[in-house]
Amino acid sequence: MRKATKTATLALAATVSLMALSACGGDGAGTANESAAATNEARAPDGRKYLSQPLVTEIFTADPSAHVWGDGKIYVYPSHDIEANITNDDLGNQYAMRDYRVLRMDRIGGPVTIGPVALDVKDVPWASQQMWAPDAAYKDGTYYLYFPARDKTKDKNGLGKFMVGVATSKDPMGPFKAEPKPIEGAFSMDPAVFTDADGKSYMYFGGIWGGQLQRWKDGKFDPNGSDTDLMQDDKPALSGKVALLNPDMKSLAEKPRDAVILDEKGKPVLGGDHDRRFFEASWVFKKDGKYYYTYSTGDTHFLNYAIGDNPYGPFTFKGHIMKPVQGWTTHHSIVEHGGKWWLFYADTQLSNKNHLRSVKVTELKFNPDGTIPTIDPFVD
Ligand code: FUB
Repeated sequence: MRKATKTATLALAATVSLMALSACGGDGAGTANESAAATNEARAPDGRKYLSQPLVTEIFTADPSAHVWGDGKIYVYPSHDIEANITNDDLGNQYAMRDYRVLRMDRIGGPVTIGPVALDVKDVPWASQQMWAPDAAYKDGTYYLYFPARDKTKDKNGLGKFMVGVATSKDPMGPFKAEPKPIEGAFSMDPAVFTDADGKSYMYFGGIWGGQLQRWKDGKFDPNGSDTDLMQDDKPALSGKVALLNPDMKSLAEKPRDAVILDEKGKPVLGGDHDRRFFEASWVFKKDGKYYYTYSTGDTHFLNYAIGDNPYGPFTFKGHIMKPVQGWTTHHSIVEHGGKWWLFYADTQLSNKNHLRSVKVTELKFNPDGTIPTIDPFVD
């Protein structure tokens, strides 16, 4: 998932105007909050001004999966970052998240409600630790929370393997009840569920390095497999996975396929092409009949997009959605609300620590030909 290399020392900038952010529920939240670090005047260590401000300051959040459900509100299913005092490493052990909290807002820019704990790792029978980037879906009165976590096996590092689970609730804010076992046939991390206009839902998943995708072959996991070295710079890059979900939304209807990303000549993007190859954070949306497969490049810190004609791809690389943020990782989602498209992402403005991130949102625009002008997360 990450190498803990992109660091900077942050002297949190002086505050001029304080921005009120609201929250409720759970640990300590519930009243309007004013944070010196979260202001329109806050600057990064190198002096650049942030494009947008954290959605909430009461807790650290990352990997935001945003959805608009039937009530027209925006629900964000993020990771809930915590300080576990674990030294940064390339396996991402410092990302020691234990639970999920859901964010809700009526509109972009409006007050944000932080829900109570929606799912705790202690209530997931198969999981041991590290509740990483989740997503959610809705069908017939039930909300589905998809999430990755390490299971209880032990690999060569003494750690469980990442698997993908599902939990359900009648309330979009939770609490969610986890299924007793991970989803059969799904593996690695970063599940994202896209529901097409015909009602069929597809799960995208996978992430290399700490997400362990490089250790999976033909549906089998190698507990002694590589942690970082892909050894395939001149070969087609590893692909994220995609599989149709069964109507029960809790199981795969087929063996996962590769979500292949092609270059402008129709050839698969190579493993050595770190500015373009898939690393983690799949997210798919549809616009004007085209399927946008979006993802993070990990160690080069871009959010990218590629376009295809169907949910399985192949997808042709088109460009960067966003340049690198402050912090090692960003992970995003894209949703339409109020007649505009929005990019949810995260950075480390409030902490300057890679594992303590804050979710942000900014408008995503499209050119007339469907391409996306690259967003700079800094304004100057
Ligand atoms: O938040 C933990 C992991 O970091 C996610 O699963 C990845 O996408 C990256 O954001």
